[in-house]
Amino acid sequence: MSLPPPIELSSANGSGAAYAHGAHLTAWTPAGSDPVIWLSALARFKPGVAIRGGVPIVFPWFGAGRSGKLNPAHGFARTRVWDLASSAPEGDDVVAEFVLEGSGTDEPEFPYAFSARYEVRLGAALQLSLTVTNNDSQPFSYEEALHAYLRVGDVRQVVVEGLGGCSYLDQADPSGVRVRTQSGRVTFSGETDRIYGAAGQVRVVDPVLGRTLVIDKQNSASTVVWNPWIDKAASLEDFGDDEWPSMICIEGGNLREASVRLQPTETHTMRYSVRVDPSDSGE
Ligand code: TA6
Repeated sequence: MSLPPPIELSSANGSGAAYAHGAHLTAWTPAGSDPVIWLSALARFKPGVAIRGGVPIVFPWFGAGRSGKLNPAHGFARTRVWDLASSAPEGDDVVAEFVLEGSGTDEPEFPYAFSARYEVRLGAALQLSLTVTNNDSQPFSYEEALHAYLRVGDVRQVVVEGLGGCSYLDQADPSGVRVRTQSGRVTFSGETDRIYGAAGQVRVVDPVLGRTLVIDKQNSASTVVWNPWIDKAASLEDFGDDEWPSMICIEGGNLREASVRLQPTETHTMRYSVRVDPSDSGE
């Protein structure tokens, strides 16, 4: 069983596509640029399965959650069907809005009434915003991330700027998760899986594609950097063995100690944007 076709998003400033399944953006190509969003050639498009690539919405927990015991991985939002509330041009942009409602009875691991609204704005930049509202009578906490897979020419030649001095959880360390401090720019020579305490701008300098991807965030205290490298990529059935050099995940979120807590009726909006700077000079 496959998915209904995606919603095509097109404007003078570029084009893209998003599925109601997971409110999952799977493509964005700004006018005059190469595609920015990466999608595995082995991605699966079927109910209940996360699409490999694009921008999965991680909610209401990250990985197996703070307890380390929650399923499905990265929460249920990316495998639920969201309602498409609207999709329309706005000037030279195009905007789509998706909604996911939780009654508090349909998710045993998250027994709270909530609503999530996700706005996708395709223009000269890709602008994403995730708004969560507590519709319950009790407070709740959640983790969130916009798990963006970005296309690069060769991750072995990519440099990531903007995280110097930030502490991070090293999830790829075979001895277990360790807290380290980033020294200068991030480069890649193996599996890299890090949750940074970082709220600021990140720049992905890509000399092969001759561009820098500039990521900005609002209300996001965590930045995740992930490349599976050879062995992890080979272990994933929906990730081609030779695809790992062509992508890097730079995820904006609020994870672990930075999880969001909402009192009844409170709401929180996290924003994440990507734009292309044609230079590859970095700092
Ligand atoms: O964001 C990094 C990460 O947590 C990695 O540990 C890896 O598991 C990745 O997410 C992909 O997770 P997924 O459940 O989509 O295979």
